[in-house]
Amino acid sequence: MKFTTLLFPAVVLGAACPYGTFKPEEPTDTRGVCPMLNALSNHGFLPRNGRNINENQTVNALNDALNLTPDFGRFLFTAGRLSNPKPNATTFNLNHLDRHDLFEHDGSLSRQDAHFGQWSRFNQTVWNWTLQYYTGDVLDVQMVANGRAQRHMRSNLTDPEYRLSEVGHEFSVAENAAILSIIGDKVTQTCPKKFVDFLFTNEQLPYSIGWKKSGLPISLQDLLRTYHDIEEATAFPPRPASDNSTEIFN
Ligand code: HEM
Ligand SMILES: *[C@@H]1O[C@H](CO)[C@@H](O)[C@H](O)[C@H]1NC(C)=O
Ligand SMILES: *[C@@H]1O[C@H](CO)[C@@H](O)[C@H](O)[C@H]1NC(C)=O
Ligand SMILES: *[C@@H]1O[C@H](CO)[C@@H](O)[C@H](O)[C@H]1NC(C)=O
Ligand SMILES: *[C@@H]1O[C@H](CO)[C@@H](O)[C@H](O)[C@H]1NC(C)=O
Ligand SMILES: *[C@@H]1O[C@H](CO)[C@@H](O)[C@H](O)[C@H]1NC(C)=O
Ligand SMILES: CC(=O)N[C@H]1CO[C@H](CO)[C@@H](O)[C@@H]1O
Repeated sequence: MKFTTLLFPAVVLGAACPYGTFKPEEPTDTRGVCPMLNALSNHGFLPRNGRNINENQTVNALNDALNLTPDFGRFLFTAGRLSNPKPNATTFNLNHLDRHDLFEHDGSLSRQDAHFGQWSRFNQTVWNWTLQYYTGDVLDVQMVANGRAQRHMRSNLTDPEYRLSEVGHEFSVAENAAILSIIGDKVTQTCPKKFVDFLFTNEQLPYSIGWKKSGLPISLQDLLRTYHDIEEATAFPPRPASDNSTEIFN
C-alpha cells in the first residue's frame, strides 16, 4: 500500500467524499452498452472493474449516485442479473448487457446497430445524428421523442437486419425517459442538453458543469410517467420513396 493511502484512509474508503472520484476505465476493466452504469463504475459507485456486480451494490450505487429508490434499484438489477449468461446468476458484468436482442436493441441513441459492427460502446457519429434533433439547450419530452424516432427510422431504412422486440421497444423508451427523469428533473421532465452530452461522451457524471443528483427520490412510477409522455409525443413521418430511402439523411 502506498504511504499516502495509509495517511489518508478516507481516500481509500471514499468516506469523506460526497461522490465517487472519477477515474477513466483501465484496459482491463469491463464496460458496456449503458452509459450510466459505465459512469457509475468510473466513479467507483459500482466496482471499477465492472464485474460481479450484485444486487446490493446496484441498489446502493443507484441510490447514492442518483437517488433512485431501493425498489427501483432492485427492479433494474433484475435486467442485469438476467443478462448474465450463467443461469440464476446473482451478479452481472457490465458487458453482459451487450447481448444483442436481449435488452440491448437496435436504434440506440449513441451506439450503432449490431449489424454495422461494434455496437456496445459510444459512437460519436451516431450520437451526432441524435444531437441534431436536440434543438434546444434544455431537452424536453418532444425533443427526446424526436431523437428516438429518428434513430429507429434511420435504422429501419438503412439496416437490413433492423429489429425491435417488445422488450427492446420498452427499453428504448425507458432509456429516453431516464434521460429526463433521472439525469434531468422528474417533475418538469426536462434536462439540460449539456449534462446528457457530457455523460454520454465522457461516461462521467456531469458534476463539473453544475449537475447534482435529484433532491427527490426517483421511483419506477416516476420513470413510467415520462415513458408514457414520450410515447404520446412520438410520431413517425411517412416512409419516404424507396429509391430515395438512403438519401434522406445525407
Ligand atoms: C441496473 C441498472 C441498469 C441496467 C441493467 C441498464 C441496462 C441498459 C442496457 C441493456 C442498455 C442498452 C440498450 C440499447 O441497446 O441501447 C442501456 C442503455 C441506456 N441506459 Fe441503462 N441500465 C441501467 C441503469 C440506467 C440508469 C440508472 C440510467 C439513468 C439515466 C440509464 C440510462 C441509460 C440510457 C440513457 C441508455 C441509452 C444509451 C443509448 O441509447 O445510446 N441506465 N441500459
Ligand atoms: C444485501 O444486504 C442485505 C441487508 O444489508 C443483506 O441481508 C443481504 O444478505 C445482502 N445480500 C447480498 C447478496 O449481499
Ligand atoms: C434456478 O432457480 C429456480 C428457482 O429458484 C430453480 O427452480 C432452478 O432449478 C434453478 N436453475 C438452475 C440452473 O440453477
Ligand atoms: C460509428 O458508427 C458509424 C455509423 O454506423 C460507423 O460508420 C463507424 O464505423 C462507427 N465507428 C466505430 C469506431 O465503430
Ligand atoms: C460531431 O459533431 C461535432 C460538432 O458539430 C463535430 O465537431 C465532430 O467532428 C462530429 N464528429 C463526428 C464523428 O461526426
Ligand atoms: C420498419 O418500417 C416498416 C414500414 O413503415 C414497418 O412496417 C416495420 O414494422 C418497421 N420495422 C420495425 C422493426 O419497426
Ligand atoms: C436515386 C434517385 O432515384 N433519386 C431520386 C430522388 O427523388 C428525386 C425527386 O423526387 C428524384 O429527382 C431523384 O432522381
